[in-house]
Amino acid sequence: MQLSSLQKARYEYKPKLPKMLTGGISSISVCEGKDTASVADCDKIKALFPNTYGKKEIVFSQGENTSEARKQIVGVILSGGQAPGGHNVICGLYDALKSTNPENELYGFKGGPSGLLEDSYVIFDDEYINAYRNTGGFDIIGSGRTKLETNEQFAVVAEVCKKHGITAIVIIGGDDSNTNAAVLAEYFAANNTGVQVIGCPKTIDGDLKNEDIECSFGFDTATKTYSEIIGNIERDANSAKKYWHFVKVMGRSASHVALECALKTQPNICLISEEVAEKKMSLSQIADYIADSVATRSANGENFGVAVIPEGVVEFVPEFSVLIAEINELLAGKKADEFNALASWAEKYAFIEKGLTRASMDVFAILPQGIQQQLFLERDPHGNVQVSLIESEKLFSALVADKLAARKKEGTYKGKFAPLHHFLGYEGRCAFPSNFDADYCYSLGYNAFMLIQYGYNGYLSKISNLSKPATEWVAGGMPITKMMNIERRHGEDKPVIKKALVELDGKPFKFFEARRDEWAVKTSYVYPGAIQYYGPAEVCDITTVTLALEQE
Ligand code: FBP
Repeated sequence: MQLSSLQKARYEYKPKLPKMLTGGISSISVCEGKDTASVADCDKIKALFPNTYGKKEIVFSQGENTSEARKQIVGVILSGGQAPGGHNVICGLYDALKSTNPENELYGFKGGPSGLLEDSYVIFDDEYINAYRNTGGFDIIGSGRTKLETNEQFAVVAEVCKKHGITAIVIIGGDDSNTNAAVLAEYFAANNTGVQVIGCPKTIDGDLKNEDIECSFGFDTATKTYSEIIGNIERDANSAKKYWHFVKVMGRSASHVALECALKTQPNICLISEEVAEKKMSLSQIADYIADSVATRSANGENFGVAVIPEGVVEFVPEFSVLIAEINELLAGKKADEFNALASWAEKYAFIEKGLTRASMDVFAILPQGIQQQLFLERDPHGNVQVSLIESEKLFSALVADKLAARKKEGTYKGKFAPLHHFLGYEGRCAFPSNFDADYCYSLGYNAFMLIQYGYNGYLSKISNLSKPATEWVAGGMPITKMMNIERRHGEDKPVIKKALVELDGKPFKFFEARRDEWAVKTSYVYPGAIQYYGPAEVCDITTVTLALEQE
């Protein structure tokens, strides 16, 4: 493989660990803290997790290592979407495991959770691991979205573990994968398999966080990558002074990514889905809000701007959710065939008009035709509209164009509006991890092995105090059941890790809210530039504005 000079240099980078993990394996001791209780629905969660519920939180410190000396054979999987730093979790795990005992082994199960079910794996050695240190991507073993959730699957996993003598599994994933890790841990404990399960918090979306997990890995690098591009676009906009850029950023449901990018780059507009839902904003209100900025800036002679749109926003617009639900109903079962058999869009439109309520038809009617058609083309395997595929950046720019055209007719707006569209998603998920993510991930993996070595099961590897330099980070573990509550999922009550949405009374949103009116009219752009890997710590090692504000 041809290597870039950065890749060669990054192989040599030594990730920083929390001080408590730096003295060598023999001097890492464990301190157990208080018993834990789940964040809500304690009795129900306790009943569902009789063997793993209520365990103590733990912190490592420097001291004598009192863990039992036994050969460890550990399996690791990557689950879900890519996030920068995943390779370093595996490298940290590998290094801790081998320095504890060179006879220990690390199996990487390929292609995500399905690798465990299919017993498809590699056994890592130095050469293999060294080719992935401090690099982005999940290509070391691949990832997948198969869910490990049924007892039948757990029994298969138990068999695979028995076959290889596996003593522990590390699951690197988001809220769903770590929920499943907790259920698997309970299954292993209930069936006396002796296999432990440890989770690591991953996702660029930043929605796996709570009072114990300060942030998921990958969020730092992905938002830095998107912010670099948004900053570059802002500078282009400010140079050419002729385009309005609508930039959709990934993040599935929550708007943490959009908010962090806005805090870094100060665009004219950034929508926050959680606020849209809270204020029950309509598409028309959102379009008016953006059009106001366009019109005021135009009156100031600035016919350009940048608007950041979170990926999941349309699902948070109440009238749009109702429309989607009605469309799903309209095309349920055989009715989809009837609809698809209609030859022209005019006939299809008449079918839709007959099937939707007046209110939903009003919403449907204002959508650009391309989006209207998209709603009927892109269906998931259950026949539902795939909201995530809707090009919301184009939707909003079209709605804004309509508003401006109307204002022009009324004589209240005279400017020019030339929109351009961008979607920033996959380009951020496999970037070379920032120093923060490289260090955080390596620490998570190293720490995960210490949890295994000390015999913990059903824990999430926890590294905290993250807005401080790495030497001040705190390493430990938290029972996953502590982060769980009961939620209604697909018509059933399920124990799940609570997904974190943007809190509208949280410091990051408040900071943004206090400044956005000024940013909407006055060009206040900030250009973060590319991620820096070498140089002063204040340029290279600082993490997100979100975390800094949360830990102020
Ligand atoms: P995870 O939650 O699995 O980390 O994935 C996050 C994400 O990148 C979302 O931001 C995005 O909506 C989704 O994955 C895209 O999924 P896919 O890779 O399957 O297209």
